Amino acid sequence: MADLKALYEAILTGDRQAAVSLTQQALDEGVDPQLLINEAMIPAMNEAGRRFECEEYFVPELLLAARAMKGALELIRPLLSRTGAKPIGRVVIGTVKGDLHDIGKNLVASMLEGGGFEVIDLGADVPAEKFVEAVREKQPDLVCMSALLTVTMPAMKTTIEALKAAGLRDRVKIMVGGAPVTEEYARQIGADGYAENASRAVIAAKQLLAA
Ligand code: B12
Repeated sequence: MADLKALYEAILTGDRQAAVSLTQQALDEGVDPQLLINEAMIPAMNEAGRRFECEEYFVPELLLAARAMKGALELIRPLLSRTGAKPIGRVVIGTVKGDLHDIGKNLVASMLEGGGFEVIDLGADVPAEKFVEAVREKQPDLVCMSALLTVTMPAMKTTIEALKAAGLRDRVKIMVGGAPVTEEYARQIGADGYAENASRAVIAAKQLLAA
């Protein structure tokens, strides 16, 4: 039986080795990777965030938790991606300038791949110019931007403005997300779409490209 509680604890306490071996064990038992993500991994990161907010955790503990989460996700990522099928669209994704949070962005990227999209991942701390360059060169159908800090959210707007200035805005759909981002904010900055989590992001991406 998959020990979701132990996986949750391993991530929360930053025990990468335990997180990886518990994830491998669960996958070997045939447990759905989505269950591991939604029932253990994301709740553990949320609890780490809560502890950080009330000063029970500091940056080193957050880093350890993130490292454990990433280790476990590395095992899951190939299972979320689908190979072989012809892509239904091309996506350029990145976390915006000034923001190093990439766990959620990576999950969205993996789920989009699993949903049949070709994904070009620009990484984290991506300046507007790099998004512009990627749109010009890779000609994606969709640009996805992630922000986890309230102070980096405006970089999404800056990127949209930069795409406009480069005459590329109308060539792509733009979807934004990340914990502090809302549908209302997405509308305000002129994005085409928003999703609150990785599975909704796949549905929203398909709707945007169909529109
Ligand atoms: C892990 C973490 C870190 C790690 C990041 C490691 C990494 N490689 O990602 C480290 C330690 C580096 C870190 C650093 C900092 N962090 Co931090 N961090 C977190 C934490 C605990 C978890 C984030 C996470 O990975 N969640 C799990 C993932 C799966 O969820 P998610 O990112 O929200 O993504 C989901 C959705 O939002 C959505 N989504 C995400 N992106 C996108 C994109 C699109 C297009 C779509 C459609 C959807 C979508 O789908 C995802 C999957 O379902 C959060 C707390 C929290 N609960 O969010 C704080 C948090 C985000 N951090 C915070 C802070 C303050 C910082 C620091 C400033 C701390 C400091 N004093 O140095 C620095 C900033 C560094 C920087 N310049 O970016 C604050 C932000 C407060 C604010 N309102 O701005 C938070 C909220 C903690 C808190 N409660 O105070 N952090």
